[in-house]
Amino acid sequence: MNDEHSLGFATRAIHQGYDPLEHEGALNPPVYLNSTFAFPDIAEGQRRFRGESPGYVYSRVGNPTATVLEARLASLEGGEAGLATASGIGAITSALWTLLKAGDTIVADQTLYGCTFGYLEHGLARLGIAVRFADLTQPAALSAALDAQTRVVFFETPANPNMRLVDIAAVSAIARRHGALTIVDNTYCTPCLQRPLELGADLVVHSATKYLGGHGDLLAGAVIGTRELIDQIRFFGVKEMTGACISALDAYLVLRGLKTLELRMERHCASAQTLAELLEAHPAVTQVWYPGLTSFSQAELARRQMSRAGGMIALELRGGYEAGVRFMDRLQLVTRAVSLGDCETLAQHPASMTHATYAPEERARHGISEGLVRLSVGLETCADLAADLTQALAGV
Ligand code: 3LM
Repeated sequence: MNDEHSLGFATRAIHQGYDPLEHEGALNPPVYLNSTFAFPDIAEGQRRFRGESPGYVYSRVGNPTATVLEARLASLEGGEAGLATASGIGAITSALWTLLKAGDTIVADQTLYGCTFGYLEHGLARLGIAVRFADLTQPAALSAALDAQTRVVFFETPANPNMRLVDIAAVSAIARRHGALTIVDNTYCTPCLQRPLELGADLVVHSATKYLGGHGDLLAGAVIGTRELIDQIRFFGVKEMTGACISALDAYLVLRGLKTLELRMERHCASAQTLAELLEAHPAVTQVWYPGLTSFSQAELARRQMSRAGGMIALELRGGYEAGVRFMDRLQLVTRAVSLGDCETLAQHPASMTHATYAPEERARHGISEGLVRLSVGLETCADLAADLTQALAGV
């Protein structure tokens, strides 16, 4: 794997960062189930502790199975280095606690995954870090939100759960002129469909629990960027602040998932396009947000920064909250569950599930309407999914 730049995405997703001939010919990377690593002598131990030798010390800081995953993710995202973490929230907290201190400001988009929002609003804010939410779908809104203390700009695109897109190149350019780092949560697209670092972002974060793992059998996360930033997040954020290191077994499972990432994304995208068109034409549905629809208000931006439209759909049911509950209860094949990016198609109704504890006005403030349903389109036979959605809609 010397000339990684001449190799295609799927080839790197299968081979990057691992040579079987260096491991007894074992086709798959060994799972190093070690907390600690022996030193041949004290001089080498000293070199490892000082960071002057690449050898391992302790799995909270680095593990050989995780190293393969980190090299593979860095290559797929087009970054210098990667860091695998225990979860997506582990990646986000480790990165932001490394980069921010009391007195700094972070500007984030107004739509974020709920626990990311909670961490910013309740976690960072409590530590004396100013958190400003802005509508980053309008890059000009960023200029207005920035102040002299702004160190980080953070957003998801598409945003969870309402599919708003943020122009990665435009927002990153404004942040950079201001001396702030841009962090993009690329969980919905994966590097298969969108590569924020190539568009000017400084760091990419992932919930690898989702498409990267792809099978709903693990929790994991990742941060990808320059070697300098990743080293800071590894040796301070993960090692000393969060301890959110990945386990070797989970690193192995994400590596196994990555081998089929491109194939899976092709099917997720094809089925989501078919189902989005079907839903849009149905009288029980008032609106569908899917970047592959010509009716999608940011379709031009989607074409510019995403190679395909992805596997996530948001839809609004006629009849609000009650319609949402009826639709969810009538589903037979589609699974009522949070999370996304699995082989199984998953549906979630934020008003009765993830955002059930919010007052309706609070939901509205977060862009969550009462009849909003989120679909993570899986890999089942598309006609079976279409039939289940159609029968569920008939009862709404
Ligand atoms: C969900 N999302 O159902 P973990 N960034 C994004 C995410 O969607 C998520 C994370 C980070 C969901 C999880 S909700 C109770 C279940 C865009 C997770 C956090 O820490 O690996 O879960 O990633 O939308």
